[in-house]
Amino acid sequence: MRRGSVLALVGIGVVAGGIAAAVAVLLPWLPTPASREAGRIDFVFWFVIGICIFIFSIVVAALLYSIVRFRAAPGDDSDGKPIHGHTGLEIAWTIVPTVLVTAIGIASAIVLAQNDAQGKDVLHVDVTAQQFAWTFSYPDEGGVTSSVLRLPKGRSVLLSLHSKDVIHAFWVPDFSQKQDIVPGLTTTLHITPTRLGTFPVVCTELCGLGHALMRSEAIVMDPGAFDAWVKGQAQATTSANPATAGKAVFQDNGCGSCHTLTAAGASGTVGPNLDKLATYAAQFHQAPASFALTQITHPDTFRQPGYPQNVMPRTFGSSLSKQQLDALVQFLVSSSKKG
Ligand code: HEC
Ligand SMILES: [Cu+2]
Repeated sequence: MRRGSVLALVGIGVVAGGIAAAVAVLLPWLPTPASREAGRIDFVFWFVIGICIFIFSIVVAALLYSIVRFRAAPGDDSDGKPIHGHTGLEIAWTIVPTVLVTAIGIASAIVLAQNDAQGKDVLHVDVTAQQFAWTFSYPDEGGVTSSVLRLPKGRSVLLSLHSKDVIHAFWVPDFSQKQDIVPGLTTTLHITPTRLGTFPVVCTELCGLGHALMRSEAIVMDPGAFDAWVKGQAQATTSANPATAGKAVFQDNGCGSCHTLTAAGASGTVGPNLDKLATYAAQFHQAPASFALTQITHPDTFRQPGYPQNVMPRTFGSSLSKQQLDALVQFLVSSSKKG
């Protein structure tokens, strides 16, 4: 090959590779990793992207060079010279991809094994998914339950995921991992949070009408703050005071992700604002307590215009005990104001 051709090929390859690399690096494609596992997954991702950019440059160089250099003269309809292959090229394009794909396989296998390896003092969290809410409970911490996923920074966390109805999927983009939640199966996911902050928890399996609303939050806290939160929660659940017990039921069952209720510090907007429960009950000529109980156990009995139907979970009538329902209703009625 002439020296000029080699220079042209290399030049095109460098420019194409540079553009592809700029698109890959300068645009914010991925969230900043918030867990050790996410960092490793990102490494595999960039490793593959690097290889792809390298191959892309070679292909673009050969393609553009050939289009210009070997184009037919206008009016030249003759066939090209017959070719019988090129042994050297064939060996190269067999060996190089084999090496690259094997390297990707090895890197992925190492990362998968590292990501599944649990650290010392694992924190167990039971994740329950149902149409269309998340509940997180901490079996090692006396069964504390929450509608947001609170995690201590730097500790190995093992999620055990269960579904009460259909297939859901757990995803926190900043943790990079996704896991299906299948009825009748317990799937697991290992996470080691590395960054303080609040990150979205998203259901990524179309699970029904309220799928898009099936969201919560993962809050990564300092280990000290996490322990203090666990202590506070444990006290609230064991408290004999019905108002506190009702508040705990509200917070433990994901109500706050859809409803606003000032007394519970909840600001959800998917369902009606429960600060106005008394007003809503009056609209339907109901006493607030029986109205609340009916709507919790049989949602959509009274249709509130402007709010979606079949979105509130249907399971509270069976999943909550009579005491829990009573405490919850009492808490809602005493927290709402007429007006
Ligand atoms: C996935 C979202 C979601 C969750 C979780 C949820 N709700 Fe609802 N809720 C709704 C929607 C939407 C409505 C409106 C339904 C309608 O009017 O037909 C509603 C209606 C209600 C109503 C009747 C209010 C009115 O004016 O109609 C009450 C009371 C209520 N919810 C309480 C609760 C409680 C208590 C919990 C937790 C145990 C809870 N909800 C969990 C979405 C939700
Ligand atoms: Cu879902």
